Amino acid sequence: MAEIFKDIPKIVYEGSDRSNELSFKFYDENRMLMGKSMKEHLPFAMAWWHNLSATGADMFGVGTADKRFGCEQAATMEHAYSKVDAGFEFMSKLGIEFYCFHDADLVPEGRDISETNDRLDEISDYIKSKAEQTGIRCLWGTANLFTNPRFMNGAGSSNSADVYCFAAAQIKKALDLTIKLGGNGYVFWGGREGYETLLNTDMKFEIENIAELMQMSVEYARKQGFEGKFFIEPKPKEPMKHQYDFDAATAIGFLRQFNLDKDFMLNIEANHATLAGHTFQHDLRFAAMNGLLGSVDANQGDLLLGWDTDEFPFNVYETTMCMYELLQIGGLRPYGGLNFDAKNRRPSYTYEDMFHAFILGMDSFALGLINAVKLIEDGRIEKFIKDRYSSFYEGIGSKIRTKTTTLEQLSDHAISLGNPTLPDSGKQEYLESIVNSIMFGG
Ligand code: XUL
Ligand code: CO
Repeated sequence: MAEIFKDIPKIVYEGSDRSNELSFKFYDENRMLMGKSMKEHLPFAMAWWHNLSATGADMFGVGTADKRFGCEQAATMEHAYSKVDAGFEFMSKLGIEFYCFHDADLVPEGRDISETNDRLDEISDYIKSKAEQTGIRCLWGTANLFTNPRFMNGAGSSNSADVYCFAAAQIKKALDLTIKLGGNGYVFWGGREGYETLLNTDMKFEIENIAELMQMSVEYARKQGFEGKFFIEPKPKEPMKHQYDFDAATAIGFLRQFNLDKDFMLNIEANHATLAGHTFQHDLRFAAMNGLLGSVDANQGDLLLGWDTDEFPFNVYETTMCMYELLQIGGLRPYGGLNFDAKNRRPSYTYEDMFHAFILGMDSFALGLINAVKLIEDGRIEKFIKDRYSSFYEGIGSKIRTKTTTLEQLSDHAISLGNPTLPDSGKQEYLESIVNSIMFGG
């Protein structure tokens, strides 16, 4: 098998040495922080769809990047093989241990399900042999239940029972593949699970059907010996106007309503959180405080645009706060990881750009990790937050926390105070200065 990325060397940590631009400036996989190596803290994954399939096509123009990786014709089995070769060479050169895939990313769809499944069996044998040579394995798998026209009204939310069964068939196969490829996670991103207008939609009916599909999927996977986690990946809109898994809070409510919260966790994507009007950190925290932060789609959006731009992470404030959240839950393993659900900008169309994108993303997260460790070791922010609630540690406050008081007693307390003083200052600007001084020195 010929080398595909011929001009690209193995990417290694070279720190501030500028002589080799194709190197990590901050990601030093062996550097130890809080008792773990950077590599253990940062279980990076490559998204098969963006990195190996997306060519930069948008609704105004065809792709700019050639992702045939040396084969003649795109969308053939030959192409499927060359994508596997490219993917494993790419991940090996970057020192990435995991990948994520949709069924449809791996092979072109056949004339019917049986033909597609035969193709998936064939390619997954090849992927498995590559995994055995390299140690690179699946982080999570999923089924593409949104591209084929039959899924115009969603999959679990479709009005057609036959379409619902097609979705079930794809999920079943994608679960088999995930298990075969050693994945410990399975994602449900609600592709078109949502609606455009209530004039043609029974929302309750659709949500119940989605839950039932998930329940059947869990049952099937457990029967096959799958011990991993299922993830819901919330997103508020796009492609549908209303997506049912709007944000972490909505998805958690759904999981609890249908008793799915033992088998499921959340996969939080930065750009989806910001589309929902939250910060990335908000959705991470909301999932974490409910014990349901399972995995992360590591990208960033453009706050000036109202859609999912899936950019490689560059904003180190964001990666810092993400790693701050992850360190506090002890990281994402053994189920999840940091999946670069991100794509090069359309004018960045060369092989070298693919590597620069990952170097950027991996270095941004390494910086985030370094900063988050400093924030935790510094301790001022944690202490400030703890002290801010000190009125609840004794007296009437502690009675509220221990549920040993009543509304009448609280009212009496308020009356006895006469005119209470203001709460202490929130000191936001002071705290932001601490973050800056930790990040940039000073
Ligand atoms: C779409 C998205 C998906 C999921 C997997 O916005 O994020 O790529 O991550 O289906
Ligand atoms: Co995603």
